[in-house]
Amino acid sequence: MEYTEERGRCFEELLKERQLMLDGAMGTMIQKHTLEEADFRGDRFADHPSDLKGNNDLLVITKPDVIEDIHVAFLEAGADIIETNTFSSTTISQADYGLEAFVRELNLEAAQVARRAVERVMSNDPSRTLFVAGSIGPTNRTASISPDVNDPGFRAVTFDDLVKAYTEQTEALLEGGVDLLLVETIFDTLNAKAALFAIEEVFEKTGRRLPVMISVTITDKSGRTLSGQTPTAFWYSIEHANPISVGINCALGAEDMRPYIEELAEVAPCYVSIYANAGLPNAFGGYDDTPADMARIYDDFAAHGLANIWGGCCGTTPDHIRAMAEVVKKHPPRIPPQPDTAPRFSGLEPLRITPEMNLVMVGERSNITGSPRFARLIREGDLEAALQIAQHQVENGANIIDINMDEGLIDSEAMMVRFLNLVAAEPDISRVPTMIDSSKWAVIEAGLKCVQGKAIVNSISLKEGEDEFREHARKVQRYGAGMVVMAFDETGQADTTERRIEICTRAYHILVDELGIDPTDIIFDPNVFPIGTGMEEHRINATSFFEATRVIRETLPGVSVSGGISNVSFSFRGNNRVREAIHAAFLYHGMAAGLNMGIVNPGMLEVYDEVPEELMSRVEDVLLNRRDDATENLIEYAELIKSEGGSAKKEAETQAWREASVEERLSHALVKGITDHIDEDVEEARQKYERPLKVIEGPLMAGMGVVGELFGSGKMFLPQVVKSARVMKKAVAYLLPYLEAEKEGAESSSAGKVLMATVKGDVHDIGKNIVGVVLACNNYDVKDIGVMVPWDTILKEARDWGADIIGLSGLITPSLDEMVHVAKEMQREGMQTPLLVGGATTSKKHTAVKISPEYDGLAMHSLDASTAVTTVQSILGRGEEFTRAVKIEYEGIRKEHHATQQAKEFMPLEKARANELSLDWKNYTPPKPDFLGLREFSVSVEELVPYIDWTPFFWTWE
Ligand code: THG
Repeated sequence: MEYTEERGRCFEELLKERQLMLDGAMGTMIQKHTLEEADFRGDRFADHPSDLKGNNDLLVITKPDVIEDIHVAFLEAGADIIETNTFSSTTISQADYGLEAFVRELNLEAAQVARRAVERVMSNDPSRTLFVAGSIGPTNRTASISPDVNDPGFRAVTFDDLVKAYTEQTEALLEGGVDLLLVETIFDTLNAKAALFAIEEVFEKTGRRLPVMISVTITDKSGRTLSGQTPTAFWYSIEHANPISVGINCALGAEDMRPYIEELAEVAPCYVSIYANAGLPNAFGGYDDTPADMARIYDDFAAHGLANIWGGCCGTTPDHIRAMAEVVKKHPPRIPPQPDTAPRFSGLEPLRITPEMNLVMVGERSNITGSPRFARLIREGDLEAALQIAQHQVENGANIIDINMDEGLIDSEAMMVRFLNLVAAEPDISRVPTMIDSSKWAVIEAGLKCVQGKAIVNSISLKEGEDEFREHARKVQRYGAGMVVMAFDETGQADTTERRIEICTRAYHILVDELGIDPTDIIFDPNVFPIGTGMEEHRINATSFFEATRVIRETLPGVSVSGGISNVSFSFRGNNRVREAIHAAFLYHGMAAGLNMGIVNPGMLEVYDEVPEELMSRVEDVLLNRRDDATENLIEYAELIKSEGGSAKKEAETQAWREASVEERLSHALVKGITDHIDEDVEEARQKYERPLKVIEGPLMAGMGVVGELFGSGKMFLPQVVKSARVMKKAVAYLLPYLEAEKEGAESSSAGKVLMATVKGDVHDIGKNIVGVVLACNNYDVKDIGVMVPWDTILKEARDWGADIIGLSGLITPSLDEMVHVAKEMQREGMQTPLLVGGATTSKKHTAVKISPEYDGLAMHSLDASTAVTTVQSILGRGEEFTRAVKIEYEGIRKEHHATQQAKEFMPLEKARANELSLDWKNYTPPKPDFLGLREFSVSVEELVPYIDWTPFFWTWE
């Protein structure tokens, strides 16, 4: 990379020489200052209408000295790079505080505060080389996941919204004088792609270019991002930005990051960064990994060459950075591997095309012009069934799915967006990369803004001349996609071997030599035309394709060759047996020539060797242009086998699970997120069970239990769980009329009213949204009153609405105190409504020790969406009994906690030994008991009951 700034070049040089240190946590350092609302406001925002406490980024304006001192502390501890305090300084994130108008100023000030800190430290020690990295956070919205379970195609933020916000932030950071940009804590790759797109545009516009660092967050044990990508799939999605480094931060402690950082270090030919949390948050939202703990882990990572840039995320202090710096500097820096020479694409999972794969299959069926059935479903608006067509292709082995919505009578652009957004919510489809197929550039560009993976554009060509070709190719590259290049030019489509080769070669030079596009991102399509048409000039259609393919693969290194295979058999439409034989032969000879990708119907692929010899020899006569009468012979034979009633092989059925019991089928449908048969299965269960409610409480909850377990153990990831919730919703919807009929006249069908809020000072709501969805699916009336909700609003809303349960959510540590505060206020107002708390830093222990004692009503911790329903059911169903059990359990936790707290105060060994118990047996005479022998008692169980400690029973039987 050519960096325009001296400091950028210097950064790259230093990375070759040694390990570099990042700083530690800004958030937890700020929390130590226990700043109050007035501190956040300062004079400047004294009259601002909404609460500002918790808006850490604002402190660069209202408390710049606090921020500068934290930067200095980290630099003095050994950090080479400090991050600006701008994690949430975008219009999207600042909207929570009504401070959108100050985003430019926030970024400018933050960059300057960081620069001042660097200068202060360098004036004391001029030998140091220090850098300021502009921190660019993920925002609080996700572009790949719908926050509305009723509409998985809905998006709360679009790619364009994000690009606009990130452009503004990037411009201000650059102007403020940062040396590097750091796109960090990425939980949704599409958000990150928008940031990288914006950065590239700002670079182009300003003529400046700084090194860009990228850091992703692997959220949990599933080893995936929140939006469901694996680390390698993520890398493939963002490598087009040519980052100086890629790495992982937040969410996990260093030890838990090992497998994922190993994976990135292996695939990424750039530098690697790691800045872990100081362990997972403990029960009180604190972080337990000490500087020595983290140093020990990093020492080992550095010895194994896993990273080049080291630092800390949540909970890490200057002491952590000092301890890490000491150990990692002992090791030589990691040397990045050579760039990968295989083509790479991704959906949620990576697709790396190697010669051993033989042929990459692109599913052709989700094509409105290629499949009458798909076209009908789209026209009728039955997108669910249309999605199943896509899914069946993946089940039948498609490595990529082609999506085409080009039809005159529909709004292709809107339908492409809608369909891709729906596909994103189907992990069994979005697992594989998408091929966005359209002859309209606007449709392609709209599609590119919807996919988090590395997709493929189908197609661009020289049809409208070189300028447009260049412009489209550059755009495709900036969106991080690969491209099919058709053998078309200004004079039309290539139909001879020479023209095929000439056009592809010309395109290659423009793309690779002029624009610097990675040749592995290029897929040439030398045009598959029909054979057996009876037209003389069509006789060479297949052989010319094969010859051109051979030359392209030999002379244009790195590229792939693909084609629309079903085109070749168009003149045998209606005779699938002959068509399949032609496809088998075309693929066989094509692959021998270097064809490594094909747009096919994956469920209808015949194996070359299994085509009867006579049919194959007649097919090959036509395909390879071996005889003058080849076409007539094949037509004759085709008529013959047609009249014999030879029918095509049916699409492979993966329906064995339909044979199982109804309970197993429901469980399977929930785990796999299959809605196809849910109505019939639920109906069968309804007839089997005595009451419709028993179907929910029995097999459906059992199925959700399996989902919860798989999620908890990392075997399912979020998009899959959201799908399970949708199956559940559908099942419940089916049962609803029966449930209502049973209630007869009872006016409300709601199972109970749950009010939910993210507490004041906190803006996180992804987990809360999922819980809300799952509860709503289970027929609870859910009212979500948003984020940053002050306690008085929560209490008022609960009273006015008549909530049966209040659910509080929060992700950051200060939210724990805020929850205690809410509990205290509820107590003061004499409320009795059960209080549920949940969110990343919350825990059963914290709830038991800090919240529950403040409230006479029930205050209880709820782990996550997988347990929310059973918890709410228990509270509302077995109120007093359940409350008593929870209170007893929490009392036990408190006792244990206080006991361990006391036991933890150790004294020195000598002192303890000096305290040894000394008993004087010599001067002691034991008293004689007044009775010797056995004594019998006869007591009834009733008499004993008050003396039984029930706690262990409650624990084991819950
Ligand atoms: N190159 C590239 N992209 C392409 C093509 C290509 N995209 C579209 C097309 N060609 C590839 N896709 C198809 C999809 C379906 C069929 C052919 C090519 C097809 N459909 C049956 C038919 O029309 O007879 C449908 C029959 C049915 O569903 O009942 O053959 O060449 N880059």
